[in-house]
Amino acid sequence: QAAFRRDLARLLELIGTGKESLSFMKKRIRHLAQQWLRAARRLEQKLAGRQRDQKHILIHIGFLTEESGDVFSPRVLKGGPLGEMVQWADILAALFMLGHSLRVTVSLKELQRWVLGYIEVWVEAAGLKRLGRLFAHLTGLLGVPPGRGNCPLTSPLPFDLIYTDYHGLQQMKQHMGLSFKKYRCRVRVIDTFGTEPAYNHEEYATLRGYRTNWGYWNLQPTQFMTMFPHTPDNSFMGFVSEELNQTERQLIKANKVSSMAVVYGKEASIWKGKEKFLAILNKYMEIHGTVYYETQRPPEVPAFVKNHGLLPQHEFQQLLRKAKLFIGFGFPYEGPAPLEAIANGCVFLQARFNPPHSSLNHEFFRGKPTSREATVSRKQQPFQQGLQDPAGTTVFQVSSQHPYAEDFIGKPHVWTVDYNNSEEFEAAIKTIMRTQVDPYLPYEYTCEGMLERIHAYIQHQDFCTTSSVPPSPKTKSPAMQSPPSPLALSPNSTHLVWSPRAGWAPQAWPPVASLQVWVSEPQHTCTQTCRRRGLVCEPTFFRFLNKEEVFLQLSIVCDSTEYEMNHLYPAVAENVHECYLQKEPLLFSCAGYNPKYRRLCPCRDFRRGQVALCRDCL
Ligand code: U2F
Repeated sequence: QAAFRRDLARLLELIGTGKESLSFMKKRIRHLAQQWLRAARRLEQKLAGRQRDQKHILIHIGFLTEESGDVFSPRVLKGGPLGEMVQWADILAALFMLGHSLRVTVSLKELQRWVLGYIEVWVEAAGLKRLGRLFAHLTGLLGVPPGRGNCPLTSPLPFDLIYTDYHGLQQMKQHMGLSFKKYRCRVRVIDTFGTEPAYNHEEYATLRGYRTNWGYWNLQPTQFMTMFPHTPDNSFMGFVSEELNQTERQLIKANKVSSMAVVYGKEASIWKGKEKFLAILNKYMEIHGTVYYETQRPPEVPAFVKNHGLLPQHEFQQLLRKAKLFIGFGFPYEGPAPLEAIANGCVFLQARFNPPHSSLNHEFFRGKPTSREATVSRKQQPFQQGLQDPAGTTVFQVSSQHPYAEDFIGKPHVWTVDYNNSEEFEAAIKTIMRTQVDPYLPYEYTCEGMLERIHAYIQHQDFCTTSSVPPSPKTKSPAMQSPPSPLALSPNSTHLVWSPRAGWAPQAWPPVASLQVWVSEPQHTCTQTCRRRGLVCEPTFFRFLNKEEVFLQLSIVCDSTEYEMNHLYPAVAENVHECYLQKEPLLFSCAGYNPKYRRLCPCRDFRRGQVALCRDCL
């Protein structure tokens, strides 16, 4: 049984020392400690003594290892990216507060120390008993803890879960030998921008040209965990932002300076070529920056800007508390800072990208295992504020510097405008200065929200037992037709719902009662299709609708039905009455569309402010 922790001191020891990145993470954890404790108490009450298993968890932060180059640590104090460190600090804090037993590694040597046991298992599997015994001896000498070093040949992996990143995954593959395959179901990959199914499946990605720099791992797509809810195909991990109490909120509102703007960008290069916008902004507001510099003001930052230099995180928050406007110039993409600004009562102003940026058209995303494709149509209203979105949206595309802020928060907190149109830009600034805005933080980015989500994942996501993995149909076979479809037509005949009359309910998470099957428009992804109904696409439900009779139930005429590998299936090519089912469960995907097909889409409800969880998911 896992018990909620009452302080974070032991975690700080576990993290170790010797790198600027680790110091940054520890400082952050210390600063947010009270907030984590309060949130843990609230979640504890909410869960009311529910059984929670304590897991043994290895956290291997691959990008901070010397072996992967560790380009981040030396830049922590020089304006380099901090988003990833923010996220890892919060993951560590959340896992620890939930009461799990943690081991943290940031070097290959430490990783080897903790994975040596499986190399031995592998040696044994290869029939090399004598070598295995030698290994046992060596691990003893190297100080592998008793119980593993002494009798390692049959020792199973001592971790229920491993949180790592793409670098760590590669290192584990290299050093765990054959046992990597056996244990990869325990891995969770922290993957900032996400990995879509078409890029994850090695054979398919190779055949279809879904090229990536990060490899094809054939993991269950929900094993990848993202920084923002980019695609429902992956699990949304997130991070947290500072929360304010009532007194702080009042104080902030009273002390806001309506003519003060902070520019988003701690690296001078972000300011390059932005003179025109800065000049317009300077007509109305006092401009502040937090751009790193060594001795002199960087030439990219005009003299009229008050540059504070790179600030420690909590001082940056203080600056945001006074400012009215936080303004983005297009980079960095999808970082934590806009959420912090909005949480501190700023309005975030950013540029619309038309066309949206993606791995297909933009250098930064090139080689990343995601296309973020969707059809563009006019946005109506943000996702969480209005459930119905009849026009469809550009959601999940990089249609601005911060699509989450645009889609999930929106006005009055977020303004996304065409920066090529100076009048629109100037008008936005003037209106923002006049608008009163309360500090706002979506629940999923509070400590409680993050604890709740990770708790649910840990207790329910299981990629190791076979029953949790969908069956793998290789051909169209009668066996696939049974048991019969547990779905029934909705009362208004627009979609299918789970039928209680089916008499069986699988051990599924999310629970199947939340499933609705909708047929997409030809130009829509399943992500969009669900969203238009105020729902989210739930890829784990694809297995329930990948059946011939589901077409029949939806009155879709199929002259032929084939099982094929295609990330858009199940789907129908309507004009020729050809129906297709998915042959490879790893390719079930909410992302992707082709005007030739209408897709069958599994949708579910979600908790307000916590899109990762359905209403009955806790
Ligand atoms: C993102 O990384 P960044 O580090 O560039 O993201 P930001 O949104 O700029 O902020 C990261 C943190 O930096 C902090 C601030 C944020 O939590 O509180 N900070 C600070 O400590 N001092 C200052 O003076 C200013 C900000 C993203 F997160 C990554 O995933 C991407 O790789 C990267 C590139 O798109 O952008």
